Amino acid sequence: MKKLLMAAAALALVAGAAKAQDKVVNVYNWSDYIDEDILSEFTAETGIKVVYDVFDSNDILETKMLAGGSGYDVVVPSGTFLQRQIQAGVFQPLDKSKLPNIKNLWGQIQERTAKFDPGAKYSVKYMWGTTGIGYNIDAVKQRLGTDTIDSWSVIFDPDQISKFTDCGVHVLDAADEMIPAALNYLGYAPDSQDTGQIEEAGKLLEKIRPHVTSFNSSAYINALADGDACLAVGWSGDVLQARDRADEADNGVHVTYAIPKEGALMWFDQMAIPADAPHPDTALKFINYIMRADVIAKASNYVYYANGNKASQPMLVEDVISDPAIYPDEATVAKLYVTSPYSPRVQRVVTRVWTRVKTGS
Ligand code: N2P
Repeated sequence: MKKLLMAAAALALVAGAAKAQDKVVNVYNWSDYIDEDILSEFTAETGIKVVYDVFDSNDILETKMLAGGSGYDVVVPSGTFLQRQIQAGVFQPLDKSKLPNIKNLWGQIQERTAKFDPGAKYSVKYMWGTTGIGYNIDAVKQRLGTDTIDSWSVIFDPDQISKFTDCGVHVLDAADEMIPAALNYLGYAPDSQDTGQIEEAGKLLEKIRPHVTSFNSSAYINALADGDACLAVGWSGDVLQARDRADEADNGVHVTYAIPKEGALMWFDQMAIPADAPHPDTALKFINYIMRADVIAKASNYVYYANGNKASQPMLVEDVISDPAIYPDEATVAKLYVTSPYSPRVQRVVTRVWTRVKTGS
């Protein structure tokens, strides 16, 4: 009897420990991508602690996902990466019965991600945006005689980009975005998997490399805001955050964002749960919370990215919902392109080309 009681007590202890452990969710998201009040409000409401880590590159996230055992419960890959990670068995299907807020999603945007994750079996939208050009308005005016950038030629024409080296040119460290941009500028399909064309795009990028002062995917926000970069290939919301940081600092720096006339990449960042997530239940609670209309509206209002939640739109501030750099109008959407994952063979070429672009060897 005593033995039985002890066994029962031990079992209760184990159950208690498991319960305490369940009160955590380990989230791995992009940097500069949330209003952190959302995390503390989630904890206050649910008692679930959020351990929040950030990255600024799909490649970094992918390495962790493919290695397995990351310890993360919620991760946010972009659509193309998500697609091949699904194929690699990295994610678990979402239990939709635990995600009632899925009803808030925006059908039109959901349809665009069906190509990456048919039926949204493994993922739901966090934010989406574009990859364009952020710039310091006065620096551009001084050097080009106009305060408007409307073409990728400011980046890809060595004569133009060289005029900006003295004031700082930052370019995303993202091969899967920069190679399509170069292909598109050359008149090829941005989604081309033709390795000859990809090599050509690499040559173009190598030509402008001497004028690039930094390849990075997050430091450019403060660099633009502080006046340490005057030109950047970057993500829509990041550039708009730089604009606001400069305005708040009242430092005389004026930043804006352009989607060039040749077009730009439209990407989608999706929340997903790794197959080996230690806390899939809290992960579902977290994802459902983020899909609440007021919560995702708060996130968009803070980070200046569009979300995929129709119900949140009445709660977006005018600066967000009415800014075509965030919610592009039909004419702009028509110029945007999407890409697909590279096959392993093409990926090897892309990686090699990108290393050469960055290091010159
Ligand atoms: C957040 C940028 C995320 C966009 N800083 C890239 N998918």
